[in-house]
Amino acid sequence: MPPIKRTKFKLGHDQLLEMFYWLKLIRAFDERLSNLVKQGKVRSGVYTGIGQEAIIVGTCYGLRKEDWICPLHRDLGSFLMKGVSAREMMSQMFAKATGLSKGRDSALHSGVSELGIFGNTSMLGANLPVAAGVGLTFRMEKTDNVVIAYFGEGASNVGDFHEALNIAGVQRLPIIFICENNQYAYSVPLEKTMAIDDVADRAESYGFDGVSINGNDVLAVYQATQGALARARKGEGPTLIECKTYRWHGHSEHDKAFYRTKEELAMWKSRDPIPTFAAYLKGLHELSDEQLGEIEGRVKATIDDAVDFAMNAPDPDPADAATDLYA
Ligand SMILES: Cc1ncc(C[n+]2csc(CCOP(=O)(O)OP(=O)(O)O)c2C)c(N)n1
Repeated sequence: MPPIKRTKFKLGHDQLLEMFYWLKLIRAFDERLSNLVKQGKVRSGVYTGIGQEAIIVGTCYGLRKEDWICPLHRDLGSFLMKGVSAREMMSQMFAKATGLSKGRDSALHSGVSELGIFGNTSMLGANLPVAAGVGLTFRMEKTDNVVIAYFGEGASNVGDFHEALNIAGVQRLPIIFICENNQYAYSVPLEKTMAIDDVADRAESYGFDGVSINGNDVLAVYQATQGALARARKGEGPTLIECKTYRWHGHSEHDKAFYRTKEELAMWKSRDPIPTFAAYLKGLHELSDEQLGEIEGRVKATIDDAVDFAMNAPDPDPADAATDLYA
C-alpha cells in the first residue's frame, strides 16, 4: 500500500484530528449497529460501510451546507457529516418517531433537504440522474454549489449510470461521481461484471476526467475531491473519482459472505484506513496517545447516547401514517 502523503490542499492540526474523529465515529456507529442487529434489536436492514469510511470522510469533509450529496445504502456516515445528529440517525435505524422519516422507513431512504441530502431509492444507479438534475439546478440558479453522487462498481453497469454521466459531460454539470469500488456487487466479484479494470476509465467516453485512487487513504480521497470541487465550482464540469476499497462485512448484516476467502478479507483488513491514518498522524506528531483516548471517549459517549436515545424514543403514532404524504 503506498504511503499516505499530504499534497496540495493543506489541512491544519485541528482539521486532521477532526477527520480522524469522523473516521472513528462512523466506524463505531456501524459496528454498534451490527451488534444490535445480532441482538435482534434493529428493525432496519443494515448495510454497513465498515472498511470504506475513508471515502465518506475524504469526500464530505469541508463540503458546504449548500452542496448536495446523493448517498447510497452504505453511506450512513455521510448523513452524520452533513449534519444529521447521531440520535436522529440511530432513531432512523430503529424506525422510531424521532428518526429522519419519523418511523415510515427504517433505512437510508430518507433525505434532508435543509442539509442537502437527497433520499436514495433502492434501484441501483437511480440516484445518478437525480444528481444530474441537482447539478443542472445549481447551474440554472447560477450558484457555484456542487453535488456529490455515490455509487458502487455494480451500479456502474446499469443504464442510469451511463445516462447520468452523458448528460453531466454534455452540460459540464457541477457533479462529482464517487465510485465506491468495494470489489463485490452483493456476491458478484468485479471481474464477472466488468471487462475493464477501472470504473474511472468510463468517464473518458463522456468527455471528462476519471481517476482511480486508493479509497482507504482518507487524504488521497480528500485531495482528489478538493481538486474536483474546485473545478466544478469554476464551471469546468464533472469528475469521476473511483475509490478502490473493500467492505469487511457481507452485503448486509444477514449475508455471511461465503463467496470470498478469509485470506482476501485479512489482506484488506491489513489496509484498514483508520490505523493507517493514525500511524501517519502519530508520525507527524499530530496525534498523541492522550488525544487518541479523548477522541475514543467522545465517540463512545456519542454512540452510547444515540443508542440510549433511540431505544427509548417513541414509536410512530399510527394516526400520523398519512401525514407528509403528497398526492
Ligand atoms: C437496478 C437494481 N438491480 C439489482 C438490485 C439488487 N441489489 C441491491 S444492492 C446490489 C449490489 C450493489 O453493488 P454495488 O453497486 O457494487 O454497491 P455496494 O453494495 O457494493 O456498495 C444489488 C445487485 C437493485 N437494488 N437495483
